[in-house]
Amino acid sequence: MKRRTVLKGLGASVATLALPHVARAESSAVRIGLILPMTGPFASTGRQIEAAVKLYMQRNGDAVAGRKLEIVLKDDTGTADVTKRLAQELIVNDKVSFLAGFGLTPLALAPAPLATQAKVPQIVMAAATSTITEASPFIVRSSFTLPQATVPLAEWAPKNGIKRVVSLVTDYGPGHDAEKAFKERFSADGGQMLSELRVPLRNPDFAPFLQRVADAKPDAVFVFVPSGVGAQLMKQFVERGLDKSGIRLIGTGDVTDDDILNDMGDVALGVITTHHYSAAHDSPENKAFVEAFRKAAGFRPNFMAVGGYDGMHLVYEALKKTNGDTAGEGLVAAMKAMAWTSPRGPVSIDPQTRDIVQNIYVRKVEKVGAELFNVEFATIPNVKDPVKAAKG
Ligand code: VNL
Repeated sequence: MKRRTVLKGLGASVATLALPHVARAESSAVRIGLILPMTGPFASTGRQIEAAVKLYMQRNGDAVAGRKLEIVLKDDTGTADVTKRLAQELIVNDKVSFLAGFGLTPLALAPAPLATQAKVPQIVMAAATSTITEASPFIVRSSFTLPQATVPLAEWAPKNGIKRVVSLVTDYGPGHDAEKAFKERFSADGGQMLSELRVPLRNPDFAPFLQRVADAKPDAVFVFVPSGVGAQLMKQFVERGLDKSGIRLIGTGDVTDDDILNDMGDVALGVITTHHYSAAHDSPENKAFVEAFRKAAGFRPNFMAVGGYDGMHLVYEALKKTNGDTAGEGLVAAMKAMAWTSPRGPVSIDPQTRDIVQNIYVRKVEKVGAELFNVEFATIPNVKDPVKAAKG
């Protein structure tokens, strides 16, 4: 009887001691401000990344280093001043420890000074202009860069019968990067650029540009368009009769994005692209990822999804390394030189540039079962952003 009372008493005192600790842990959840285009012309990017972030938390738990994680999702509609205002509010009002998302280059650049000022890590999960990581020492990127994805294609083309090329890119940062990277390497390897065409980012009409491609009669047209836009390009390619012209279409994998590829039809068959991710990537990690993603989201993951998924990996692993400490410098330091196996293959963060180092794959669109996939047939391992590598 007596012994029991003592034990009870001890239990009670342990419980009271534990209480303030539990209460503190709950009130200090680590918040992640996730800013994405959930509406507007680039909503597919927002939808893909949101689904990937949710999946990562579902598969890895919603607490790290004893601290609960909370996502605060905001829709910037694809407008840079909205992104900036939302980032400000998330830092000041919601006291977020991370900013993440950033669907397009202007949306990643706008809040960069705020990340620097507040010392909050900014995880760029989508935007891919080379210079972005130079906009703040707090930016770490889990997506890719356009020069990284483009140079391997510029090397592949002249070895495969493509000697004369017209480029056709969306007229802003990543398009300019793709155009320059392709032209420089292709010309150095003996190829000839016939002309360089740029189409507007907003409400693009490809018809007049495709007519100029048809008139120039190149071996191939090299294209970059942002994720989601490829379907319209392909439709107009067929409408102009280019699919019957013998002019090949090649590009970075943004144009045959896994989100929209299935709706493109036969015109996409045989299209060669280079990129860092395909839903058809043959690895156990990717098979499990695609299956879990389809089950949870109801659609197929594209390269935006894998950028979101790996961005969450950076958040989780950085918090583990700092033991839950959210000071920005420590988190960024923890992310530098991190290496892991992503659904896309082996990746690491370049400690000098805070960009992701990854394999680039050469792929061909093929029908596999009832679906179209970018089937990888060659791998260029551990590619760094070539622009920053050249700067040294
Ligand atoms: C960007 C680059 C956006 C590649 C994309 O899709 C893309 C960007 C929205 O940096 O703006 O596929």
